[in-house]
Amino acid sequence: MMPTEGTKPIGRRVFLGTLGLGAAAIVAAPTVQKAWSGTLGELSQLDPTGVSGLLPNPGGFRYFSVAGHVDRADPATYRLTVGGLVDRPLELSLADLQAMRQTRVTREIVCTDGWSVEQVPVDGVRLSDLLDRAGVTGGAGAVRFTCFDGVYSESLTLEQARRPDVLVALQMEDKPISHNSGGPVRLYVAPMYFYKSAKWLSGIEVTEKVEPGYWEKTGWPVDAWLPGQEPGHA
Ligand SMILES: Nc1nc2c(c(=O)[nH]1)N[C@H]1C(S)=C(S)[C@@H](COP(=O)(O)O)O[C@H]1N2
Ligand SMILES: [Mo]
Repeated sequence: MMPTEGTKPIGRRVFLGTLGLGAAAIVAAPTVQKAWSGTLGELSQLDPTGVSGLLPNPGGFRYFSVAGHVDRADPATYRLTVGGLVDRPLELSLADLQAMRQTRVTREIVCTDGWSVEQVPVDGVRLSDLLDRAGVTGGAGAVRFTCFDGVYSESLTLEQARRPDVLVALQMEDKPISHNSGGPVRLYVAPMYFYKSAKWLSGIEVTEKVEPGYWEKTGWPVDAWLPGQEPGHA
């Protein structure tokens, strides 16, 4: 993701320039971005931590974190809280999550920086199952996600959050999610760009309205549908 204007102004301007031009222009944006990203030099300019350009990317993933250092969570003491506008606030261990129904979603993962990975199997608990377990109360309209890196946040409308392809993910590529990939638990919003898939997930809060997340406060779309994934698309 681009930090701000400056070193590579074209990237963000190109993307923001598509906003307001309608769906066709937004669909075209990833192609435009592929044209300017890719080299290590460019990547390190796009990444405020400077880390992604230094690491190899086995399997096509590129490490990304807006926080410089993130402490590992001990799988034995990890807890995910579900609160806000719910009847039964929850505090779930990894074992609690593993004991719930597991769902697999296999899709292409796409980052707005121009890289993607084909057909990645991701397993975990449907967010809608967690919301049902906690019992969403009247007046709720959105869900906010917080992370134990202490910095990142994301959000979805309640309708988006209830889609069957939105997971609280425990495994990627048939392995427990590694620390660098946001484990032990990350969000996986399959129909949207990968920035919606918050790593190092620690809190789920049901709220009245959508609160823009970390990148969205800098101008990225809150509804980050991948081409063809928006509701109503044939
Ligand atoms: N907590 C947290 N989650 C995050 C991010 C981040 O910086 N911090 N970056 C997002 C972006 S822009 C991408 S592309 C993916 C990167 O995931 P990866 O490091 O597993 O490739 O995580 C998303 N979730
Ligand atoms: Mo990204």
